[in-house]
Amino acid sequence: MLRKLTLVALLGLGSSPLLAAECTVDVESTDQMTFNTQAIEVSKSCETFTVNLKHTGSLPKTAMGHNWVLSKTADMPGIATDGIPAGPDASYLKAGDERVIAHTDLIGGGESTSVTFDVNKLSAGEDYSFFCSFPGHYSMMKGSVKLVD
Ligand code: CU1
Repeated sequence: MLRKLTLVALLGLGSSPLLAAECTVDVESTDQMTFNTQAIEVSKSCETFTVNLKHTGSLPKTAMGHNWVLSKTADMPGIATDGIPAGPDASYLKAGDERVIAHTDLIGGGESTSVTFDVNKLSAGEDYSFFCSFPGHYSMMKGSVKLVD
């Protein structure tokens, strides 16, 4: 009986590396209005995907705030423009904007935040982008997001 339980436990451990797709990514943002990554690939094998956003600078969020917003690439300019009047407390995103697939809060220097979203919100072959919706930032602070096998 004891031996059987041990065997089951070992098999359980042995199978876990097969499921170890990377379902998380660390993204850094700076006082120079940059992200340290330009492309993020999301594996279809992930149920959820987590983005950990860090602001490595020191400027406050009212001057150099950053967030991480995911949308279809075609929706990016509209989301950014419509988010400007929302202000920093609303992370420069219009309330209830359905074009936004996922987003973090707006953070300032030295701060970190994260967001987790359902991968089934992404379709293969669709063109997605991530960007910062702080006014004027998305022209530099953006990159591609792709659903991959
Ligand atoms: Cu930004």
